[in-house]
Amino acid sequence: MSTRDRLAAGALLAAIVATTVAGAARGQDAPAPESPNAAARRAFEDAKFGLFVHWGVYSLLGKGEWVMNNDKIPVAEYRKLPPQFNPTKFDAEEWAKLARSAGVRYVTVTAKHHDGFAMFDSKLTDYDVVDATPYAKDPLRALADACRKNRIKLFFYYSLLDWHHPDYFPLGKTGRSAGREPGGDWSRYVAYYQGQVRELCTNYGEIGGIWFDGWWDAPDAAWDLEGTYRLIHELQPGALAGNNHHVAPFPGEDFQMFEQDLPGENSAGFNKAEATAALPLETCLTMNRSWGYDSGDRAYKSPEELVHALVGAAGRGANLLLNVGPKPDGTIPPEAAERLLALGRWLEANGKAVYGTRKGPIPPQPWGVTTSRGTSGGRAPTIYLHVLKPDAKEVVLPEALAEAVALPLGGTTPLKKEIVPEGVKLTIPDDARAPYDTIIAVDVPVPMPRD
Ligand code: FHN
Repeated sequence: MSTRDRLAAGALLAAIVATTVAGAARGQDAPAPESPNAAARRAFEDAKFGLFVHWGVYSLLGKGEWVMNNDKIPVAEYRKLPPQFNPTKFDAEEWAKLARSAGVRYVTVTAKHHDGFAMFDSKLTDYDVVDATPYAKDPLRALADACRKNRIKLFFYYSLLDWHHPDYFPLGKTGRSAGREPGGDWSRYVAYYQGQVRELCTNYGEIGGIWFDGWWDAPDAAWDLEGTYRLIHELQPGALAGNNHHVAPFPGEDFQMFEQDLPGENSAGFNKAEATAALPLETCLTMNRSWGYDSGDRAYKSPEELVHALVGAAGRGANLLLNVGPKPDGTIPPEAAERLLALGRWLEANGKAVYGTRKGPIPPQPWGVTTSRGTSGGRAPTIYLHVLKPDAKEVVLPEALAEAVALPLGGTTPLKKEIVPEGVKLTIPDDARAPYDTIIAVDVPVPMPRD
């Protein structure tokens, strides 16, 4: 390699390091590199794929998790749902096994959604699945046990917004038809929700973290989020706190989340904040159009669209948290299960270019995205090109990669390279093309410096 090429390769490698170093030395909240928190953030970035589960008494109505608000159901009427909730077909082990087969590394399940009903055994209210339903068992305990057995981390979704609690006052932007008394003690509500967070961080063994939502309902309220995040980190030093507030991250948060769009995109109108380099990222996505079970929603994304979402997220440095809305009987709709299994099969063959990677040094291109691994410890890094455009016949890389060897994932015949004015052109042979995502592994011939 000439000196010029070496310098160019060095610049590219610096870019790789800059785009891939996780957690440490990033942002105001960067934890000490050896702390459990830093390790948990790295593990979270490695995981890449999680399963989101929206399940509650609302699923009985089959109209999504916002039905109480959308259909203007007052609390007194909505309270008739829990006595009908008896998910006799719920099998936590089956859920965990499906998650495992899908290749997800963590599950995020609704412990309490905006309707205020606790899907776990809470000693702070009777409005919970153990006290108020004929089922009378704690499904989240069963799920926590099954996830642990199947080596899957469990996160709890917790809605700060509560359409039921009498102390959630002043009311926020939503839930105004719940027929609640105009009054209540906000500080009592904060103590209540923090008490429930304490329960979730105490009674289920080691958890992955808490995933908050609903702050946007009352953005000016005194939520004491710093106190809440401190509580989580004290009780569970390896648990992460995240908040789907749709704005730039607050102090104490361990990851930044995006909804229905990849970081940097905003077709759904939720992602007003820029992706920050300071934190791990996650994008949550519905598999059809709904989060909670909607019996009329058949608009399922195809396996190809879902692979593109997963890879598109990874190429932007984010995890994909893909949602399912189980039925009231506790089963996962077959259309959702089929798609999860399809993703699992795809990951079985291609996971090497996804799990444990970081976004690649080449930003998203019209032909696809890049991921990379092996950016420290004396190893030579690999950049994975994910060619998502089915008819892309060639890709052009920066000239610094002129000496790199490009092979289809799992293949042995290097791709034809040609120096062109724009850089290095790789030609993708027809027989290297793969369904959904043609992956090319580009081995960079210069080892990275040791840490
Ligand atoms: O209102 C919720 C919605 O029901 C769902 O839980 C999603 C998941 O990201 N978040 C909220 C809207 O931001």
